[in-house]
Amino acid sequence: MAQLPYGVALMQENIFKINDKEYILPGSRACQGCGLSLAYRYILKALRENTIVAIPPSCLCVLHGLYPTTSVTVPAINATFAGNAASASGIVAALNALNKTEITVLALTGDGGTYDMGIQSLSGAAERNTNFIFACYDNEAYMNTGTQRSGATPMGALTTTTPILTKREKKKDMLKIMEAHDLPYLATVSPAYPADLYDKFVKAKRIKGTRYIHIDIPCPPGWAYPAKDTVRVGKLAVETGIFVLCEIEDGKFRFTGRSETLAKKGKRLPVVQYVERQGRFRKMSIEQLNQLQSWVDSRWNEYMKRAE
Ligand SMILES: Cc1ncc(C[n+]2csc(CCOP(=O)(O)OP(=O)(O)O)c2C)c(N)n1
Ligand code: SF4
Ligand SMILES: [Mg+2]
Repeated sequence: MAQLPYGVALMQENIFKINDKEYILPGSRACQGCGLSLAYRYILKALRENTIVAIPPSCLCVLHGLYPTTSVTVPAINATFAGNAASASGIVAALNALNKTEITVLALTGDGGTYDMGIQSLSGAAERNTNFIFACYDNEAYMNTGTQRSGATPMGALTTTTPILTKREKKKDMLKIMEAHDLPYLATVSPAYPADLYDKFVKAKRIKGTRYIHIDIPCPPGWAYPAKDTVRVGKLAVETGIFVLCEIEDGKFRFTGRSETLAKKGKRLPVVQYVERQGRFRKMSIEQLNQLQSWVDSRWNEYMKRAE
């Protein structure tokens, strides 16, 4: 690892070395302040030209645009909702047959397409250790169709399918499910920390087999906060520990970036500071808030034990 004069440890790349080429053109159809646009911009900077992206029906599909116009400069295939990992696996097989293994295949998939409808094709591809990056961009609901609840929606959030009593179930632990597939590389990232995100995609590109990356995606209309606050909300997710920046390699867990600092200091903000900024939690009960805090604490403690 390189070391800056003021003692910041660097991974393979750093904020000063981020590829300055743009792969997303100005004027996409994503909403103002969209966390996905921000994350995708840095993902493509990290993966560069030799990349093919598989996209299911989702906000990502809208961001890409309608044929014959597109806002993205890398080749992409529009797959089915449940079959993004299967379509990406087919591309990997074709590239292998053509001996073009230098091309990175990225299946970038929403939480609905990962946690719910696409979990079978993802699990099958992961079990075969398909040579691709599967990245779940998690905006915690079916946003493209108007904010319906998914397995990723947190307890206490309002969606159009949990309109009065809010979602009562806990968020599914997708990282745990993917870890059970014994993958070579798993990581979590947030567009609020672009250098950490960039580093992890650069690293993932160099590894073979199925690499799973989970991206927290703050979403102004779906989470009901002002568009200017996307980075602030993304940072609060990490500061409160509701979203943890980490890597798992060969079964070894480690905190990264800001989460590593928080783990060392033993300090996190209370979850209420994250919750109170978002209109989707406006009907959350105190009991649900306490349950959410306990869930965050117990998962954090589990990670702390693993990081020892
Ligand atoms: C089989 C099938 N059912 C439903 C739809 C309609 N549909 C399109 S996008 C979408 C929501 C996708 O949610 P998610 O994967 O979380 O991505 P996001 O829209 O949040 O980016 C749905 C339900 C579809 N295209 N195909
Ligand atoms: S609904 Fe959310 S994730 Fe979808 S384009 Fe708008 S801001 Fe982005
Ligand atoms: Mg979604």
